[in-house]
Amino acid sequence: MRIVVIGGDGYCGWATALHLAARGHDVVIADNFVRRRWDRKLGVSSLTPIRTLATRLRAWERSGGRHIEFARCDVTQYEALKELFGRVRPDAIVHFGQQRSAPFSMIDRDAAALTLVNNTIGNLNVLWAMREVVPEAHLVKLGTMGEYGTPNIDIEEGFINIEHKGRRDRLPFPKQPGSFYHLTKVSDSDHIYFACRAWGVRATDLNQGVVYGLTTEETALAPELINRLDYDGVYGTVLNRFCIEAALGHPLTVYGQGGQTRTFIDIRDTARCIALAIEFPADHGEFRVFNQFTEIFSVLELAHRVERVAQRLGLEPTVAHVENPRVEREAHYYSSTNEHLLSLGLEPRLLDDGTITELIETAGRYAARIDRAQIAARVQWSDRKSHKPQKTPRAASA
Ligand code: NAD
Ligand code: USQ
Repeated sequence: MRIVVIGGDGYCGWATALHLAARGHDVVIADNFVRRRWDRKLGVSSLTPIRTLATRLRAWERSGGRHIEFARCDVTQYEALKELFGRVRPDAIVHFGQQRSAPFSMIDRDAAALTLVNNTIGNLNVLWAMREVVPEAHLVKLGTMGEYGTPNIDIEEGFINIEHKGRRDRLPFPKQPGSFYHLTKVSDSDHIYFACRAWGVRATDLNQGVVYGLTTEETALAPELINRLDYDGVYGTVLNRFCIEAALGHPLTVYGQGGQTRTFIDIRDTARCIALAIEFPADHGEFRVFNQFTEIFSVLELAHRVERVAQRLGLEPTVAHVENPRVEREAHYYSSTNEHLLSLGLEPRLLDDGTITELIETAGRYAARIDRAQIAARVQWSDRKSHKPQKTPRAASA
């Protein structure tokens, strides 16, 4: 298939673009490098020395990889996006190209507005450009498990059967996002579902959990193919951060009690899930929602897991409960299904000590590149320190 990967210079997008090319697809990466610019503005950088996209793509071909085309394109620029779709005529469009950090979206009004415009207008443009230029194409859109929040009932895949006052319906699962970033994903889902109903767009919304890991089969082929690995308080995600902190002798930064429970996925499985979604496409007018994760952990469980592996490597890790910069529940019920991708053939790669070891050892290798001042989380969700997430009124507590 011909596939446009929007955001293919980023963490998930780079690993996925290579994987799709390795599976024999014709891949075009579309990116405007805005993430590299945001990093420079924030004064942060990837732990690993990522090369320019041009260097990466040359290294990929030198290592025997199928040619990947690049198109510099900002999805918020509608005419350029339409031109790209018209020229490439993709069978599938994978949309990773968004501002993806929850803390970034909570910095101030401008950062929240930037996130909203970049993500919402970009997604709207993708839908309109599909309608006008490639109505047969299949949209594979990255959403997030954080759209659902942490309800006191089991999370379904996108929809829930409800009986209300004697009547039944199958409706979108209730959403309780925890940041302005997560809110944009909820809005994207609503926009895509509407486009499927109104225009017959075919779409798969992948509600992905927190991604961890670094090396994939394809990025291992040459040193220049190394992926980004974020550790800073804005872009670093929890498990990657804990491994890097353990390598540096920095306390593992558990926010608050650490009972926050989230879904997780190895980056190698991210790429496989996208390939499955593309190779088993949605029908015309169909809006599919897949929960894209393989395991569920609390933050504290992960900290102890990393602590044990680090100790075995001869390090002396400590776990710290730092003040939680976010407004989120720190102890709650959590259960979610992820059957759709499993039924398409996903064989989950569960978190093992080898993956944690690789992350810790990589951090040790690049320790000189780390700016320790960037580790602390400086973005506060609320100025009211005592503010706690509002309790949902419940008829009965489970
Ligand atoms: P990333 O920041 O590493 O990559 C995003 C890429 O998109 C960057 O290369 C950036 O330059 C590009 N981009 C952003 N705005 C763009 C625009 N307007 N036009 C063109 N390109 C643009 O992020 P990531 O971690 O790879 O995440 C990719 C997607 O997956 C995001 O939508 C994110 O919400 C979702 N996701 C990520 C995770 C995770 O843990 N990393 C988990 C769940 C979902
Ligand atoms: N956390 C800590 N210590 C840290 C970092 C985070 O305890 O040092 C906690 C957070 O408070 C939160 C949990 O770990 O409860 C997850 O935080 P995170 O920064 O790893 O992930 P999050 O902000 O939710 O965002 C990331 C990606 C985002 C994606 C999301 C998937 O940046 O793009 O959408 O994971 S999900 O969480 O399922 O919504």
